[in-house]
Amino acid sequence: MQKTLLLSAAACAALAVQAAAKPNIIVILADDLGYGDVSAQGSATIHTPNFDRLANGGVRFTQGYATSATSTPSRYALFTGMYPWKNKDAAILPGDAPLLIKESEFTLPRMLQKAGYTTAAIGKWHLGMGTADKNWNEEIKPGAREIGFDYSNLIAATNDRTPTVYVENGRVVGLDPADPLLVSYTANFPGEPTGMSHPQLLKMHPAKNQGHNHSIRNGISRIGYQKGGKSAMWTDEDMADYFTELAKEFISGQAGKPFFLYFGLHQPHVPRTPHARFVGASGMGPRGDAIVEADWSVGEIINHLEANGLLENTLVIFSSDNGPVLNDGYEDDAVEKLGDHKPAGDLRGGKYSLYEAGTRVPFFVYWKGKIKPAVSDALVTQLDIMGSVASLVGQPLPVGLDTRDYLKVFTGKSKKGREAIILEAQGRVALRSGDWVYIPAYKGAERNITQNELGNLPKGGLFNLRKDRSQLDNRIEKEPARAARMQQLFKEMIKGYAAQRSEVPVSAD
Ligand SMILES: [Ca+2]
Repeated sequence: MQKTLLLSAAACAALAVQAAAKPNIIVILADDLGYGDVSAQGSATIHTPNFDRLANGGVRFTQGYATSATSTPSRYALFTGMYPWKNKDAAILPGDAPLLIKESEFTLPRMLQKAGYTTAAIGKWHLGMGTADKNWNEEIKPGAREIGFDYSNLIAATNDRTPTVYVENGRVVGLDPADPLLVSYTANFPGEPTGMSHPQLLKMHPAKNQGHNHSIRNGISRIGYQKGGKSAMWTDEDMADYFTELAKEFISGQAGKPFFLYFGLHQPHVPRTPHARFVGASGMGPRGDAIVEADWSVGEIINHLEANGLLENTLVIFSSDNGPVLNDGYEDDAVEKLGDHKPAGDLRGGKYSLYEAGTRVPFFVYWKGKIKPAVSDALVTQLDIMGSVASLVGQPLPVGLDTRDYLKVFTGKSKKGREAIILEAQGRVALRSGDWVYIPAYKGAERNITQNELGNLPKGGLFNLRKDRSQLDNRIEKEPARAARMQQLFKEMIKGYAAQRSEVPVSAD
């Protein structure tokens, strides 16, 4: 009996140690923030003191990658630990899409629930919710809860897509049952004004030939149609305050229990609508001002952790879902007022691109007192956040996932990053391996309507990123033996999935 009691005491002590060893985990994911949009990455044209605090106080990765050059697939990989090009549905989703991640899939938040964490998703989602025929006026499920988030308050897709409402734990916030919300991505509701029919109602105009001219909310026309739900409509300029406050409330509510917070910043994605107190802050118009606002938001969260004595027990990972874009749907002076600022730094391409700026993004891992400030040129990817966090909290992973454990690299204890990763951009894939990137030959336009270069190279691309960071020297025909080796490795890595949903045909090789 006494022995049992002793064992129990020992077990309790072990559990207490284990609990104390479990840090809170926060993943902050910006939306379309470029490598060069952070002052700590060398930009003198924007001032982001709070991003810099994480960058300079933690490990700043110079070769940190999103998994994809667009939002939905990038986020899919973060939460599932799977390459998004293996799932044909992991493409940019409309605002009424059903939940992309299956309830049966192993996810980062569910894994952390098993480890004893309370989990929350706040901000931008863009992974679909509910079923395809959902009623927005009832409980929308399956959603974030069904894949492992105890609490969620989200925008369903992006801030430029309908419905322009917040969804908290599967319910539209502030909905009046007498004014039901209807959403469609196929046809307008009769009599409802759109950006096309009522341009006089707009305060921000859609860019020519870039859509964004459907239903109007807050003087901004969106992608997609909606009707009703007037009492639930968000006001874009208040969104940063809304989500930042929710994040702080969630943190305050955990009272010493370990938590995981996914905080999806909506900036600097279009429409760029910073609160009035940030207007003019950057001198670059709405895009720059939205970045300054996002920086403020991050500062609020870090300061809140500090004020609550949690900063030294919280691992903070900061990154962006994909690279930057300027003209992405609205006439907001992003190009005209850019000045000398380089959103992608010295990288080539941007959002949508297989060139580096599509997926190489700001990537900082911060843990006060636990991680020594450093700059690391190890190859890391958001795909490996799940595997590394699993290692940190001692949770097993099922076999067959693409995510791997790089905890030592993320925490700065090792500089031996991944040997190779597959990068994705709108269905096209490329191989980053060692210092090199191999881009197979893709047909298709050199640039899309945003003017971002897509990385479609008729003969393919081979670049030494150590010597040629800006990808100006294509070695594909100059080094055929290396190209062949890279192509072989590429084929092995994508075996069974090659171009299964490629929007641009892969040339015969
Ligand atoms: Ca994005």
